[in-house]
Amino acid sequence: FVAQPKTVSILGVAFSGGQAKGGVENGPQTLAEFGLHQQLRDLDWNVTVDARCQDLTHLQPESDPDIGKLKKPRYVSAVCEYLANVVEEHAKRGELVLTIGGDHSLAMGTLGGTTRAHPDLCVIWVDAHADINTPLTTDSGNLHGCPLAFLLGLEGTDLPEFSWLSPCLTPDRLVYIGLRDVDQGEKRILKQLGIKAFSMTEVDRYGIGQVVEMALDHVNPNRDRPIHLSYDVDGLDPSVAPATGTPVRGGLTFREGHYICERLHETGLLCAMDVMEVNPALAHGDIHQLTQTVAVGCSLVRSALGETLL
Ligand code: 4U7
Ligand code: MN
Ligand code: MN
Ligand code: MN
Repeated sequence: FVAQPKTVSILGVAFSGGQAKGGVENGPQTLAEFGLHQQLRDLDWNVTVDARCQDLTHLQPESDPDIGKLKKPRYVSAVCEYLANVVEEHAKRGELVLTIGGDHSLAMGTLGGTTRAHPDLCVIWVDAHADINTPLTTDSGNLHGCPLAFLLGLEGTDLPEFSWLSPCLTPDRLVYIGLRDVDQGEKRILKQLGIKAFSMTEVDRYGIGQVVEMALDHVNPNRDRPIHLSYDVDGLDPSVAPATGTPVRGGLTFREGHYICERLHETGLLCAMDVMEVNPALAHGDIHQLTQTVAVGCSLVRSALGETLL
């Protein structure tokens, strides 16, 4: 690849089919209205806005019955397949691909796309949740809790409806930061596959600085792999990012959340970032909660793209 110097492609994906709460489809529009695009230009990035994923409602099939427990499987699959192709195109041009969700099932599309351009990439997954339920372990049936199982090709994910997505990630190239609400079945999977995870316990014990170094040492020991950062805003504490669908108390502070982005920028290896699960409708009409969550989504991106405090 000829790296495209400082070009970021922004893909807003108005999608909520991976979970049950309405409103998360308005995340991208809300961040755009808050000025995200201009903020990145002000950091001297060439900003390419790709509007092709803005409205993918035409991909919703007329009939989409559950497959086992999985809800809206065909819709989620079709949207992610489309997104993967768009992401691949930008990533192959050497651009940094910034995807604004939408719910986290979209990571099947973003990582499905980036791994075609950068097959050796590693993933840093910031989240309260592990998002690694399989069709066999999921209790809710919501696909935003399952993207990593599909990307890793775990048991039960080999469905004809998802045939476009072949396993494209290995357990050694995935690391979590911020976990604190992991289902029993997911804990078993993490143990079985030896997936590295820094829960809030490790953040408390070592501090975020050491945690990020340990995470990088694990997935990127020679600092030569491209990095895809998949950021679920519920990784942050609900006092920092309240407007999200599955908040869990005891999360990352404002500074801890931003430090992760600052450090990853510093590596010079960031090839993609997802900002997922901002749901403006869950600010409950409280303008402060809304502004706070949207502003933090924007500032996480700015930190990842090089904004410094000095
Ligand atoms: B998110 C959950 F059961 N694990 O599978 C599930 F706790 O993208 C939550 O991280 C999933 O917000 C959360 O439904 C998905 C639940
Ligand atoms: Mn989450
Ligand atoms: Mn839960
Ligand atoms: Mn998530």
